[in-house]
Amino acid sequence: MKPVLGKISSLLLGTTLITSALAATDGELAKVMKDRGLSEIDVVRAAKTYNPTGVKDKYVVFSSGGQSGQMLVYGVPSMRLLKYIAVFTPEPWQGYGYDKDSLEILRQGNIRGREINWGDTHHPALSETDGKYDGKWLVINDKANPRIAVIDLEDFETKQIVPNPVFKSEHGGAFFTPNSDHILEAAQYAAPFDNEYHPIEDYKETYRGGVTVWKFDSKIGRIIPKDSFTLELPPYMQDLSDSGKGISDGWGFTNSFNTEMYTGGIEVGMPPNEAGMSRNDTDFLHVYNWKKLYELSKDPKNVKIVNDHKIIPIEIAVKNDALFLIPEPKSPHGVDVDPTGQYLVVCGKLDTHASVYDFKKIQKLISNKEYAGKDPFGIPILDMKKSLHGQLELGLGPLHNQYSPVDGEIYTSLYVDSQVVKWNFKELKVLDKENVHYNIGHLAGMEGKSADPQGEYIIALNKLSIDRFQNVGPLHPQNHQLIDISGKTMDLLVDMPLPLGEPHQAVAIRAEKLHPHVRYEMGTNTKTGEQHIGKTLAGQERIERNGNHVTVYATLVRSHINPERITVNKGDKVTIHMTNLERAQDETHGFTVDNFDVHASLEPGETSTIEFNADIEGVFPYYCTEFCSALHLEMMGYLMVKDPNKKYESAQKIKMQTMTPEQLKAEYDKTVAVNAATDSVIQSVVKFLKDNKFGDHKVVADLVTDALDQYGKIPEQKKLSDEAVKAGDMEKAILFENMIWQLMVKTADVGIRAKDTLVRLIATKQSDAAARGEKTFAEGGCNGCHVIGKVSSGPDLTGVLQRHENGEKWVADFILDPEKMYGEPYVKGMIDYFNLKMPNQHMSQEETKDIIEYLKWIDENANLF
Ligand code: K7E
Ligand code: CUA
Repeated sequence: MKPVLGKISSLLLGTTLITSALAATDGELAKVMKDRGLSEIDVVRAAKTYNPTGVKDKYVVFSSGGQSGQMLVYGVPSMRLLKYIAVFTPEPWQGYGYDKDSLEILRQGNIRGREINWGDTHHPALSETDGKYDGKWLVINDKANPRIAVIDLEDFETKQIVPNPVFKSEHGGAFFTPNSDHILEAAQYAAPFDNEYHPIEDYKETYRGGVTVWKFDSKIGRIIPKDSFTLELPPYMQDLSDSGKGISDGWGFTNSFNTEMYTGGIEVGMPPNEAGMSRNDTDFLHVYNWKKLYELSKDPKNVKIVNDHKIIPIEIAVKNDALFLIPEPKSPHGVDVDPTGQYLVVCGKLDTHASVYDFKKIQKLISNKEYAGKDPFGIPILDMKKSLHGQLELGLGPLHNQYSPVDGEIYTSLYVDSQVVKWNFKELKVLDKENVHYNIGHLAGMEGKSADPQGEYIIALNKLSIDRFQNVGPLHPQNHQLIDISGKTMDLLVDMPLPLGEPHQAVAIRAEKLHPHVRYEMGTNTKTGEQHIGKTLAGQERIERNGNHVTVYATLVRSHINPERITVNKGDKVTIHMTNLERAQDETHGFTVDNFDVHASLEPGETSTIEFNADIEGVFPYYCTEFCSALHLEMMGYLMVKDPNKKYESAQKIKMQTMTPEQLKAEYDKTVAVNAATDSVIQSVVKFLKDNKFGDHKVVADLVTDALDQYGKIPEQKKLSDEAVKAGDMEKAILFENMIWQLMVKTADVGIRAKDTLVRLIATKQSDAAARGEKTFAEGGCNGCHVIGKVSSGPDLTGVLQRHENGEKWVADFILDPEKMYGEPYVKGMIDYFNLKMPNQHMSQEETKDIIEYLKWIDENANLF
């Protein structure tokens, strides 16, 4: 064995397995490495990120989707994309913006009465309890159209959008306070708070920046606008913010640039903004006591009202010792509070240093009223040196920070150097640097900005991907790179393209903290969490007309939509309420009416509504848009729009050939017999499940519930079938019997899944060899002829090792070289009986051994098959 492989194998397999497993993997691994040109370190990195099928990730990442107005969800370490969450932009898969209820959410984001259908998402934030992520709520800001959206992590759906009533642009949002009582949102480009025109010459007088402190009710997960307020700030361009925690709880911190208050004017011969806005060596870190300001905001004396929203003027904040400025290196970007709340790390993107401020020092200066001066708006300035713990030169273009569980350890992105630097902010020492691909913006640690950072990984959110991926045209995807930080030095593991927009920031949470549900209570309006006004149960389906408004109460369940025909007049307003009656996990039905630009996604138990004007005449199929079952294509119906002013002639009836009564009777009998046979299979499965106490296992019990749900619908169909027989309509009776068969197949489908799951749970534990053997048995095609527990096109192999003297050897010989034994009397008999010869599947010695171990495991559990 080559030494290289020895090392990898021990890494991959752990030391205990090496001896037996190596022989099997060694040759193949070496071959794959050679074929794909992989080095040892490549393979180690691959192993660190690879999830075998069914294995889930340890962390879940919520990434902003930039200009897409959506969010992305992916897993770490596999970097597999899991979902897009529709937020500020219509998204048809989820029906977002295409059904009535989600459209109402999207329209909450209207600004001054006008629809906005996109967003520029930058900073997602997870709700916190004691500064630690609690996995309940997710919020994100829109920089372009200043708004905050709230997403419920029970179903990953957007529930609320709140426009900022006074800002015209924002960036420093969204940041939760440590118990999610408030959300901070800082402005970006200063503008007048009111909605009127003010000349740019009046910039200093009438343009303003600010921080909005949104009240958040963490029980219901909603922003409460009437309990919220905005702290007026000078027209410095506010930037990123952070909320204090621990000893700085109650305080907020917001960076700024353009404290020069430069207003540009290339077109009138002035130097451009970029020059004028970065002239000074320092800008201001805003330090404010949001808790005190919140109390102040409750007294009308302290606020002025603009656009129905409370503003605390600068003077009031200053008078109450709630607002201060501290110089910070020019044009900073991130300000990040450490897990204890004592230190704030500010990175000046035009400075090579990171500045570490000490909140204890800041507090002392404030309580001693020791000011270095005042800004033009009368805000006290604290001395920079006296507020600093220290500064450290990191490299070019430091932007953002993430923390690790190691005391003092911090990771900072270097935009210009395209590096991640690991350093100690207490000892002010650089520890390690890792090159990333071009131009990293934010970086995401695992809960790296919470009070409980987990370390392990850092993700570099790179702005460019240049040559990393297949060229897909001039617009390239962005590139997230996963870095292993568990060792002494960082190690870049893998790249992931993000093809949706520019993901400015991402937040990661331990997957075990998320508990989304898989179904809704029947008839839920998922946007409000309440019972939907259109909730419809089986048997309640109906079409109601009120003047020219037609309301349909429909249900969807595998595999039909009820009703299947909706006839309206041209010009009618049509409302269709739909309820997905399914209880089974992942049984979503989609719904659209062709040509009407509507779409709904109905998760199990959900009720949703689509609405449109039937303004064109014609026949419009409607159908389920999710491939939900074998009869998904049949899950359809017709919307027929008649012109009330037209007369329609019925087309000539073509005489169809029909069956004779005898033929019909024969078909009916056959269908009933098939149903009886299917039912006995179901009964045997049910008996097995009961005998083996399925109720002790939640997963199995859930599947049984799903199965019984289908089975429970049979008596009703049977009744209809019997009535049809009585009425002499055999044609109809056959169709109802067919429906019964459909329900039985669905029952059996889930029932057998339940049985298989139960067998796995109660069978003796498989040895590694037996597990490999099972895989080989399946992949090698053995199960094409042999079904365990049953004679099929080959003999049942349960007990095969006992059927022959020296059984293990006999079976092994037979697998390895069956031709040689065709002449043996026993084998000859079998060949005659099954009219089939056991083929040579070219199993290796090792594989054959594994299969025998698998057969032994079967014999141990023979009663279960
Ligand atoms: Cu792009 Cu936080 Cu908006 Cu920095 S932000 S990179
Ligand atoms: Cu329901 Cu396809």
